[in-house]
Amino acid sequence: MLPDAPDGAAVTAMRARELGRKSVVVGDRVSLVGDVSGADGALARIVRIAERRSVLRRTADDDENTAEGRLERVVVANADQLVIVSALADPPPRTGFIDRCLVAAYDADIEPLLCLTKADLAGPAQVVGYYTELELPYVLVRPDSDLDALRALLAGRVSVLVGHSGVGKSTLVNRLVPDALRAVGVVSAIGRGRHTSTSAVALRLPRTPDGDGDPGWIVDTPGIRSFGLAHVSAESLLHGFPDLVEGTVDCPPNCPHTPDEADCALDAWVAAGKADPRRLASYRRLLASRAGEGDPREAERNPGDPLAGS
Ligand SMILES: Nc1nc2c(ncn2[C@@H]2O[C@H](COP(=O)(O)OP(=O)(O)O)[C@@H](O)[C@H]2O)c(=O)[nH]1
Ligand SMILES: [Mg+2]
Repeated sequence: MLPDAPDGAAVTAMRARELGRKSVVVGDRVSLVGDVSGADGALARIVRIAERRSVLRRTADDDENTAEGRLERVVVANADQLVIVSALADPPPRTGFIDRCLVAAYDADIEPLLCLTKADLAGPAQVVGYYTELELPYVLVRPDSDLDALRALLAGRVSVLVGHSGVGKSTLVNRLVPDALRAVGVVSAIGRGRHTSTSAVALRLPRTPDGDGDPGWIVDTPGIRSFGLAHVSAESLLHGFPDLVEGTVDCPPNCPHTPDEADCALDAWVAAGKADPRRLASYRRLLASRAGEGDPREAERNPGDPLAGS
């Protein structure tokens, strides 16, 4: 929940019964009744959830064995931007993961931003080169770099941060919001395979001395390891690959774009140098993982390409 008054006190509120089964997620704008003073022990009630401007969803396909795990979940409402945090080394960047996040972002109508951490350990040329055709905005982060460029891109918006464990996300959140006190170098208690519905937390960015206007919000997602995309149609999946979209105009009707489809025009598209062949391979891996033909965790199956994997 994001209180409307930018410097308002935190209000504790519970879901009113009239909301029925509708759940409140991080980022929701809500109407409150009752004691909204924020005083100790004060309790308000959430009586209405405003229409959501955007919804970032995931299918928890990492937990296929339980009914709960197969559910499509709304992760964050009303986000403007998905900040994909990836280290340039230790751990190495995984473009399969980044591609998966891009699909989730385009599907949710949220703008992606690539945040490349540990730039003191390795250069960005390889990763940035992979995304040349996308004009994907990116920022570099080192321990000694100021965060002005990133802060400027976060100002006035609600940004969701996602990233694999160890990429320096908590370190970054602590630098952006010193009061946040996110645990660094610690794997959270929300372990592998455990269901978590409250795995996102909104943090208000502090005002900077020279900053005018709203510094924005970030939403940390410690419990979210990746985005299951089972709820995304094959056509929407392609929107995560704008560099391939134009290549499909010569495909036969209802082309599945799979490698066994002899008439799929995408092979000729990359052969002509219009897009990176690794992007096509990544698109087809995501297609296959959605169809249940493959394990979404590609890393082990693609040892030949250090950048691949989700
Ligand atoms: N060299 C280097 N190490 C970093 C950087 N950012 C974070 N680290 C280290 O990477 C490790 C993991 O950081 P953490 O913030 O806990 O990652 P998280 O799992 O993504 O939250 C810690 O030992 C950090 O000190 C960076 O920019 N450069
Ligand atoms: Mg962390």
